[in-house]
Amino acid sequence: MEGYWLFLVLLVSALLLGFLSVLFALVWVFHYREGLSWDGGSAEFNWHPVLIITGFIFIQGIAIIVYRLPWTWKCSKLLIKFIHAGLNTIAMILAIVSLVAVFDFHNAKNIPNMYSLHSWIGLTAVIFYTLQLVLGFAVFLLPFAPVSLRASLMPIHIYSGLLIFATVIATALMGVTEKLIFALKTPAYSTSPPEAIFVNTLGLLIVIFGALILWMATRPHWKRPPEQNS
Ligand code: ASC
Repeated sequence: MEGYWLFLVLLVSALLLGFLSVLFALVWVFHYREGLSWDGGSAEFNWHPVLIITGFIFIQGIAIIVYRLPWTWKCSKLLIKFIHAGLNTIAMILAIVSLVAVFDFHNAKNIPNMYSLHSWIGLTAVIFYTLQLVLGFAVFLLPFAPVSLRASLMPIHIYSGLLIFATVIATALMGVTEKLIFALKTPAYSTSPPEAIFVNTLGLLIVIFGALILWMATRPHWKRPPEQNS
C-alpha cells in the first residue's frame, strides 16, 4: 500500500484525538459542570455533549474509515460492511439518546425547543443520518439490490456520509459555543475563564479529528483494493 506509514500515523493521531475529545467532554461535564444523571436537570443535559462527541463524532469517524484499514483487506467485504453498519447504528442510537436528554431537560425546565440554528441543523443531521443508515442497509448490505443500483448510489452514499459527518462537527461547534455563552456569566465567556479555554480547545480537537478522518477517507490510493470486493 502506497503511503502505509503515513496512513498509520494519521490513524493513530485520529484515534488519540478522538479519545482525547471524549475525555475532554467528560472532564468538562464532571469538573466544570454538574456531572451526569437523568433527573431533568443540567446533569441530564450534560449527556448531550458527551454522547454526541462519543457517538456522533468519534464512532461515526471510525465507521467512515473502517474500509481503509489495510489489515482488514484480507477479511470478507461483508464482514467490514457489518462493522461499518454496526458502528453507525451505535452512533445513531447514542445521537438519539442525546437528543432525548436535551428535549427532556428543556421540557422539565420550560426552555423552548428547536429555536436555534444548532437545533435546526443538528436535528436535520440526525434525520439524514438515520435515512442514510436505512438506505445503506437496504441497498449495500441486504442481498437484493442489483450491482447497477449499488454502483449508481455509491457516490451519493459516500458524498452524503461525508457531508453529514462534516455537518455534525460544525453543529457541535455551534452547540459548544452556545453552551459557553449561556453558562459562563460570572466570570463571563468574554473574559476567557479556564472553562472557556478548555472547551474552546475541545472544539479544536474535534475539528482536527474531522480533518484527519476526511483526509483519510478521500485519498483514492488508500481505498480497499477492488479485487477484494464481494
Ligand atoms: C456494494 C459493494 C461495492 C459497491 C459496488 C457498486 O455493495 O460491496 O463495492 O456496492 O458493487 O459500486
